[in-house]
Parts: sequence; structure tokens; C-alpha cells
Amino acid sequence: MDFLKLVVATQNPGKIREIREILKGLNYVVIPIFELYPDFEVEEDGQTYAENASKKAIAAARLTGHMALADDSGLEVKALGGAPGVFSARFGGKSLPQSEKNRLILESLKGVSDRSARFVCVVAVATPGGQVKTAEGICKGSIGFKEQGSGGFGYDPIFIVEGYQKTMAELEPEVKNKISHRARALRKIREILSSLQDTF
Ligand code: ITT
Repeated sequence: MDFLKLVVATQNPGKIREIREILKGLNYVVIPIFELYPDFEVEEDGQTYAENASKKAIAAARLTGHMALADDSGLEVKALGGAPGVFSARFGGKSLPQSEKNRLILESLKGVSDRSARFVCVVAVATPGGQVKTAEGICKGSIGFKEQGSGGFGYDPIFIVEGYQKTMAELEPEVKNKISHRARALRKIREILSSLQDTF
């Protein structure tokens, strides 16, 4: 059986790396949208991860004529009322470097004892005809007191994973790709992709 094309609608190379790894073994070849359309951009104006993920996946599937997958994710900090949440990529301004975003979170938690947080990810898969399915994954943890580790991307260096005394950026990629919010969402989506590959 030939490999099927799965276009991944993200501009974030960290996500591409993880999605490729987690979907290994399926009959799909992962193609980042930026290799086909470098300027691909969708306005993420939804109120939920699911709305934004679906919007990105549907746009990519229509544009390319292939199955498309998109991820919308974020960090939710309990003491900040769940912020930055769906606005995680824009926290402090879209162009603010990630290390500054991390510093901003650490500063807003100065003196706060309940540092609980979670990562949330919704993955959407869309067909060129506009059908879409979504799945959610959550990873619980807390916010540390400084950046630690160099793996992963985004808020990983300040996120201490529940059950590990390490930040997400200190975990081996194989471990992150088993326990992360993205891994959990993609495990559910794997079944959908797997049943679709059998229909081709
Ligand atoms: P695309 O929309 O192009 O996929 P993005 O990085 O803008 O890329 P989102 O809109 O989903 O992605 O924003 C999610 C942000 O949440 C992302 O920029 C990270 O800062 C953060 N985030 C999501 N998953 C993460 C992870 O596994 N580790 C650390 N931070 C993460």
C-alpha cells in the first residue's frame, strides 16, 4: 500500500517534530503545510481550541486536496484563571520572544503558592470534503520557579510535569511524546486515521 499524504497545518516546527514521531507506524507521510504553502495562515479567532484546530485543518485540507491535521494548544494556569489558554501563542504580544513569555508567567506567579497548571491540546483531522473530527488531550503539572531544560518548545522549560520532578523541557523527547497533551490527543486521532487509511 502506498503512503497517504497527511498535511499538517502548523507553522510551529516543534509541533511537526512531535506529530511525526507520535504518528510513526501509520501509513501516512507527514507533510508540513509550510513546505507546500510557505505563507499559509489562518486567523485563530475561535473561542476554543477545537474551533481553531478545526478551522486550520479544514483550510489546509481544502487548499491542498489532502487529509489535513491541525493542533491548537495552550498552557492553562489555575492562579491566572486558566490564562493564557487559547491565547498562549499571543501572550504578551505575538512577537514577544518565548523566553519573555515564560518570564511573564513566572513574574505573575510571584508569591503564589498554588502553581497548578495544565497543557491542553485539541487535534483536528479534516478531509478535503470538509468533514472534521477532533480529539483532546490534557497533561497536568505546575509552574516552576525558573526555566529548566532545553528540550521541547514553548512553555516547556517552566512546566513541571505531574509525577516527574522535571520540567517538560528536561524530559527525553520519547517521554514527552508518550505523556504530553499532544500525545494523548493524537493517540485518539490515530484510530480515526488508521480506519481511514484502510478505506483507501
Ligand atoms: P500553529 O498555530 O501554526 O500550529 P502556534 O505555535 O501558534 O502554531 P498555537 O496557536 O496552538 O500554536 O499556540 C499554542 C502555544 O501554546 C504555542 O505557541 C506554545 O507557546 C504553547 N504550547 C503548545 N503546546 C506546547 C508544548 O507541547 N510545550 C510547550 N508549549 C506549548
